[in-house]
Amino acid sequence: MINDKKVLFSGMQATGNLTLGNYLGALKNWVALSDEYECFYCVVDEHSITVRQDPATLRRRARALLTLYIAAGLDPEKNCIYYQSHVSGHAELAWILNCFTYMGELNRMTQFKDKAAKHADNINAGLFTYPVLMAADILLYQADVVPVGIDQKQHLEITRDIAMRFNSLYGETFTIPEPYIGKAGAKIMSLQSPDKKMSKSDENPNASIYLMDDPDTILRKCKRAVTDSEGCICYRDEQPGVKNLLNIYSACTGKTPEEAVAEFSGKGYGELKMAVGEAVVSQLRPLQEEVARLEKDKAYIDRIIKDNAEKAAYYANKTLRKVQRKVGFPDRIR
Ligand code: ATP
Ligand code: LTN
Repeated sequence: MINDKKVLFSGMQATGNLTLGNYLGALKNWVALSDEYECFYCVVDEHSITVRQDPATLRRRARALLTLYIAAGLDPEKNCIYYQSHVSGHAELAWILNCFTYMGELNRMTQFKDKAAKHADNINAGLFTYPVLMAADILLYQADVVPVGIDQKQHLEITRDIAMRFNSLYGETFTIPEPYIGKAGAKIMSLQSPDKKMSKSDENPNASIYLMDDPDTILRKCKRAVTDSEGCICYRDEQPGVKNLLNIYSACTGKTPEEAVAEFSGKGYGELKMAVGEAVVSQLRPLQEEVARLEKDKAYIDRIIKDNAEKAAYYANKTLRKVQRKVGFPDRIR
């Protein structure tokens, strides 16, 4: 608990341009939860280098992502919005937790298997221990809840296992976190292959709507979305393309999928696609305008970066000192 509130932690990697999936599956829920909890929203740049990055691009994207968090509606005076690499406690706790995590556990992680297959020329130790750094992120702030898309559930489970193991060896040290997986938008699918998730690393630009796409591009991508030859606007697994469009429509308008189906009864796919495109454009317009405004205010963003890193480090150090003491590191001389 911080200031009588439960603690929320989440993060995203600055590895590409964010998609509508990242927004509806994660960022939008963060905003909805931000009043209720004491929140830490991290740009996890240390995780990003588990895959090769161009340094200048990573730096630019990390700043763009931090700006986007604010533009999406997270108030940086109330929520702690910061870079992982600015708080050394993440890497320090990760080292300790590495010594309480088994190779066998890490070998089971599906994200590791997927990424190792995709980057066969660079299967580095950081990629393997990625979930331990993620556990350190979460446990450092004694987080109660972690809002993520469904693909991160396995990483939350290993975090809980590591925390429970440590607690049973050394006594109550870490809060055991719960994942929070929102209903609407938990898994937005690719517009071109609706059997796989919309992803920022997809090679086909028509498969994903990027948060910074202009209205014409959004409408064009929706118009080209893959559907089927059933000719019926129904919400069912046998029609994954149509189901995905209805999910996007619901998540953007706040209507339930059933309400959406009723609204489009008797209409054609063309009308559905048009309405989805327009709903996405109105959902993203305020966000895009706010990004443009914030990007001009360099001094403001710089101050947020500095102040929030200090705030995060304060809480991180509290946990870190406790853990260092428990494992037997010598006390600091003051
Ligand atoms: P990549 O495609 O490079 O693996 P990604 O698009 O999956 O990246 P992440 O940085 O891994 O993005 O995820 C950021 C957050 O967005 C996570 O909480 C993740 O669960 C969520 N998320 C990512 N893609 C989707 C999607 N298609 N639908 C819903 N949520 C998503
Ligand atoms: N692995 C996550 C990003 C991430 C994260 C975290 C999410 C790193 N540390 C802590 C929640 C809490 C991803 O790829 N989406």
